[in-house]
Amino acid sequence: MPPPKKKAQRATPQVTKADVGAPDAVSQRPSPEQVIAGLRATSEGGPDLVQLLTPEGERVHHPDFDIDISPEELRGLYRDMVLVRRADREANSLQRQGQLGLWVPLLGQEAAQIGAGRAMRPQDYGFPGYREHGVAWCRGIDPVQILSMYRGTDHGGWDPQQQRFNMYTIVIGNQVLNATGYAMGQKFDGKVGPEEDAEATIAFFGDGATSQGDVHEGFVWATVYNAPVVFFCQNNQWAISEPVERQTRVPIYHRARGYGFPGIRVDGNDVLATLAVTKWAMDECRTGNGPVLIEAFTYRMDAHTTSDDPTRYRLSDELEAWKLKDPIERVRVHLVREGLADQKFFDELEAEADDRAATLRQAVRDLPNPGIDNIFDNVYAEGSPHLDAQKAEFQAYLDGFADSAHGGGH
Ligand SMILES: Cc1ncc(C[n+]2csc(CCOP(=O)(O)OP(=O)(O)O)c2C)c(N)n1
Ligand SMILES: [Mg+2]
Repeated sequence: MPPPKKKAQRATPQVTKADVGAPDAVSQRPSPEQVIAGLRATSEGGPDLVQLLTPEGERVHHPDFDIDISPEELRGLYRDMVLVRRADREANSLQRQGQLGLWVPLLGQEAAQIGAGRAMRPQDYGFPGYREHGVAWCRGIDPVQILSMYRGTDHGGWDPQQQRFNMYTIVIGNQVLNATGYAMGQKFDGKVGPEEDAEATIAFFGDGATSQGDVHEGFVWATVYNAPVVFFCQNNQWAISEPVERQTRVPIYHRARGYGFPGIRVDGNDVLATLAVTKWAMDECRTGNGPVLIEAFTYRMDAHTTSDDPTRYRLSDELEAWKLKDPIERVRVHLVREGLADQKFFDELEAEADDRAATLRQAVRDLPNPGIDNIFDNVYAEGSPHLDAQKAEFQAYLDGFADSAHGGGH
């Protein structure tokens, strides 16, 4: 994997009937029927969807993307997904109990994130948004470091250079520019090539982010500089309350054609397909054939964040339909049906997930509150008289409370 013929011939998808949103000639405007068909194609998997494991847990093969995977590796992917889902649910509960300021659930996107995260090599560099807890897990980041940010204890605690994983980015789409710039640097530094330790970059963003100027600019710069960057779009069908049909008339992966690089739509609820496609795309980039756009077709099974109530804008039958495509369940069924894992494996994993969740809960509750110095002292390298005055004023305000001995760590 990938087959050599794929390397020689760029994977730009052919125009198919599904491409009806686009007129043949520039002068020809799409008919209303074409527009409607195009909009529908943005929110349906369609014939180009790369899939290696069906929702029923059946292993299928794909002519261009396939993968040899040992039972042990498959159990490893399953374990990753179970553990990140368990941590995600724990974080959600912690927010509900007032221990986190906010939580951004990944529920439903485990396969997209674990597939992509495990496709990265240690030397590769990732640029996340705010929901990439599964990729962070693959980069060896302790979940406590993510929760500490959502608790407001710090602004993110890992070393991006060491983990080769940038800080979370809340400004939608901004990380696409950062990633493109970084990948251009990799190219200029001669890190792209056939060597085993050649590097690639991957940027994670959502379907809504594709409407952001930063993403467009990133695509343009990456393509004209042949930057080794994989644009990994998790199309989870929603940007808060905006459905994906409000972002584009054509499927997101078709957009890559306009920039001149390949775009591939993968079943983002299929960890094997996501792993296979992302590995291929990263290798394309590291060997000088970047960039590549991947649209991981998935679904946000929970709210946008703990501050959101999705029942106000989407119908429950949509969620019910996607539950049948659950990314974890299909691997479990496959493992059981093929006799690749026994009950002991599942029981031990569940116990491990519970143990880790309990440790996470305790570690979060034990996080020390930051002092007020933190917020003032890290604005400028050498401070400023204006900030010093603000800090003194704030301290005096806190000292006015009866329990001021606690030092203002509220
Ligand atoms: C520049 C900018 N504009 C608006 C917002 C507010 N905002 C936060 S999340 C979000 C929706 C993003 O949707 P999508 O890109 O699909 O990612 P998802 O949350 O679904 O993973 C918006 C508009 C923001 N954070 N940054
Ligand atoms: Mg989205």
